[in-house]
Amino acid sequence: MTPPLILSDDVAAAQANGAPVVALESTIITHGMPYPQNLETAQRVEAQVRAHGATPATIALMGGQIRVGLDADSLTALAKTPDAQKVSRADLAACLTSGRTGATTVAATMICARLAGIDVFATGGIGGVHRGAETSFDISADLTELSQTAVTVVAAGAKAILDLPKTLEVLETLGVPVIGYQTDDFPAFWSRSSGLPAPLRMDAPDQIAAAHLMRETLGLPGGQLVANPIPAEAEIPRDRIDPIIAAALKDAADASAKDVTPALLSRILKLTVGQSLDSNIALVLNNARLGAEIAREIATARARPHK
Ligand code: PSU
Ligand code: MN
Repeated sequence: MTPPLILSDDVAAAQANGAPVVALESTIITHGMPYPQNLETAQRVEAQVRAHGATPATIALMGGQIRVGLDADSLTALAKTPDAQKVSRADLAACLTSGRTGATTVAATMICARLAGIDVFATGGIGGVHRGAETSFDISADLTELSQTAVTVVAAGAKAILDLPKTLEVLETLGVPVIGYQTDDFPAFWSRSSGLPAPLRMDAPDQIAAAHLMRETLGLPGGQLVANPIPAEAEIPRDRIDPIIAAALKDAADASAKDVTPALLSRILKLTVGQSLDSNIALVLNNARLGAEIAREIATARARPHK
């Protein structure tokens, strides 16, 4: 049986022509931002990918199908479904067989992108090792997914709500390349630097594309994490966001399992009176642009005759 995969017409056409496509996740829409900013951002991110020469493919589960590329009505419906199921690797099959609407996390979006033959995926931040993981064991499935599914993921690093040193250690153990884009520092989502070094550095999209293709040639499973710092003008400096994160962690202390990340995000949004949302939108747009550039480089390299 073939996977229940439905490509939108423009994504199908791009794939058939070997044209660049950038996958986009949907948990950021349903669980990461409030309506209507979530819809507006999703539309702007898609426009940004197009403006930089690639086709956007927002991925979600609807009616028992993996939808790769959503039309305007489906995107709007999703943005208005706050009770959509948050779907990671563990939930993917069950959500499809139930027919429920599912919003894909980084992990699930990677799986669906791979099934659709898409190399590049742009988002805001990835999940990681939560603070206190030494007792809670709360480590996002995004990390193991990066170690086994061959998609290059562009993110603004990971939020400082997480334990960033432990997140980097786990990524190293799992063999995931973490590439600082035009930076020696691992970015921390709202802040350009976490104060921790990025394990690798690349300064141009063609280098990232070449490494992606070399991993394929080597038969290495797993993807790459491209850590693209937030534009300087949208940054919330670390000394300003740190106390807010501390307060949010206290307020959201009762959340567990899948609710931890959404609870922390919505609390921080309230505490920054929306500034965190403006920054979040700016960094996602920035990642969409870089994702499109990398996808174009990969498409160009794949089209070159073998040497
Ligand atoms: N981090 C963010 N914004 C997000 C998420 C994480 O800064 O929207 C979402 C992503 O979809 C990510 C998921 O894959 O949360 C991770 O959730 P968990 O920690 O439950 O694995
Ligand atoms: Mn978790």
